[in-house]
Amino acid sequence: MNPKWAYLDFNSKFKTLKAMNNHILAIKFWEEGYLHLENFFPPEMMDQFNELILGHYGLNPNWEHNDEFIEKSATEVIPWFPMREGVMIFEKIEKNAEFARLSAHILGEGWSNLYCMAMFSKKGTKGQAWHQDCPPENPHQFNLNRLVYTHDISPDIGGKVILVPGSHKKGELPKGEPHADMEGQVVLSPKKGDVVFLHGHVWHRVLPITGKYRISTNFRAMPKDTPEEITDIAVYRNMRYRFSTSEVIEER
Ligand SMILES: O=C(O)CCC(=O)C(=O)O
Ligand SMILES: [Fe+2]
Repeated sequence: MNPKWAYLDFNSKFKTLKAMNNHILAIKFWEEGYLHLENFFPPEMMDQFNELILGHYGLNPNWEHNDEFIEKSATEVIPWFPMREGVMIFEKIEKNAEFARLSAHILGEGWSNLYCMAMFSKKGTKGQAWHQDCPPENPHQFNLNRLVYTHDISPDIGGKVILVPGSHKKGELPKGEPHADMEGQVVLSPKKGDVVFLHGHVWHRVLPITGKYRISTNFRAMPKDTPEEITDIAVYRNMRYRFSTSEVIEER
């Protein structure tokens, strides 16, 4: 070991090791297109956010998307953008130093926060069909999902996250059945306080919700020189959809 290391104070050593750890995590992210980090945020903090989000939606929230989208995309989730409404407590997560440092290791210099979107799904709904959050044609332009789970995605709730590791390097999601299993898929059951970093070009979906409700909160970010509208068009196995105009722009 470098003898200089012995004379560094504990804080300097700790900082160096953390940076090394983030570097290793970033390498893993770029290999597989995702990271599942357990116990990233404390449970008490997650309880507070879960209550806040539940309070916003109330007991019987209405779908924001039109019926055509829900039917064709086989996706049932109600988005809420709290910070656009001035609910700034979500900055506590967005500005968390460790969260931001790891994002910087993954995205590189000049990265930025995109938006914070809470997602709610009712009992008995379909989850989300296979998709990419944005078109994959340019590998340098993508959104980074930073999903924070404020309650356990336990077996009774359903809503597990399914993804194909490495698919961010495989181009367009193949045509096919919106919810059918795909070769090489892995299944994640995040717990309260876990964080999942997921490249927007990775093929991913969410299983149907069998329990009371499902909440996840996505702090989307992007690399330098990415347009703000990067997530306006999503790719499904049967179509491309533009959210700003509520329009199927390509049948597949
Ligand atoms: O809610 C989740 O676990 C994943 C949602 C998703 O596909 C996304 O935010 O892009
Ligand atoms: Fe997604």
